[in-house]
Amino acid sequence: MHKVDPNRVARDHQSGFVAVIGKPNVGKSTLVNALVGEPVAIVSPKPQTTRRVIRGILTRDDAQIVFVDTPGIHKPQHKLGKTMVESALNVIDEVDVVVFLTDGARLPDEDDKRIGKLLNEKCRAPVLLALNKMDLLKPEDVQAVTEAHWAIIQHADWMRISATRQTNLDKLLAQILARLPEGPELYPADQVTDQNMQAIAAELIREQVFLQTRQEIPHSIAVAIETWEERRDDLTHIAATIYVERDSQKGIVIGAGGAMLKKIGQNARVKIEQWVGHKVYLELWVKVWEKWRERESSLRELGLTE
Ligand SMILES: Nc1nc2c(ncn2[C@@H]2O[C@H](COP(=O)(O)OP(=O)(O)OP(=O)(O)O)[C@@H](O)[C@H]2O)c(=O)[nH]1
Ligand SMILES: [Mg+2]
Repeated sequence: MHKVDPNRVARDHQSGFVAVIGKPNVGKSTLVNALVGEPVAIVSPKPQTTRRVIRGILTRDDAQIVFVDTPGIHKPQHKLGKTMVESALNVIDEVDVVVFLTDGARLPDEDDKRIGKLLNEKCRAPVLLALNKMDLLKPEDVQAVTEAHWAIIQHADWMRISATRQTNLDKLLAQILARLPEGPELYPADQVTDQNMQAIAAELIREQVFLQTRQEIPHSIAVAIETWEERRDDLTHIAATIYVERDSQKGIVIGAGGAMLKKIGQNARVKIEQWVGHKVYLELWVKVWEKWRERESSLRELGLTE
């Protein structure tokens, strides 16, 4: 454990990496977006939304904090899931602080306990326990729920937060800064993420599929940017493919008369335009790539593994 002196005076400039770790759907990406102040990571009500490790950068006069959003740690069912969990676990060894995020509106389950045990046994960085979704916590449950979460992790300061309502994020930030080393800026001050524009665009398309489709569809799709052309100073033409695993899924993503694909495209385009800063023409294709989640080669081609 790093020793933290709470009375320490503010230092000149601090910098470092802060991982947000937890099971799927507890609000890790929502929290990183709220702390960075920009939507660097996609968010959805469905578990296993985040598939890759994503960095979100907060630059202030006195500090630069690189938040590392990670895929939710779960029991994987396919190669993609295995890669996602491995990438999250690898992050634990590379950061200065770990924020262990749980769904603080409910009692912890086996997945939370497994992650707590892992952090207790393996994590060398200081751990902060953040109980998210406090806006959903019933007053009569506060004590029992808080104690149950606190019991699964040793030596961790804890706090209740709400990532969506931005409650207590200042307190979380203060606790992080108390544990962050002195250091220079690691990224240019105006950079908010390590992802390039193509990767962001692919994620924004995937986000719409997560939001608009149901059951196994969101988990069965992957997005690849095929072409990216600056046709004019104020117009970028993007062609992207949405891969599905089976022919039947193709019909669902396209929808009756192409309505679903149109909706996905329109919503994603508006969000991509906000990042690019000018008009975008987005052309979407849907293709079948059988068992892409099971194959090392397809995961590599889709940028989902090293
Ligand atoms: N009520 C409430 N909902 C929240 C809060 N934080 C996140 N959510 C919701 O929880 C859902 C999951 O949020 P994400 O940020 O995608 O969760 P995640 O932990 O990144 O999930 P994975 O990427 O699948 O591991 C979304 O519907 C969010 O809007 C919160 O503080 N309160
Ligand atoms: Mg996420």
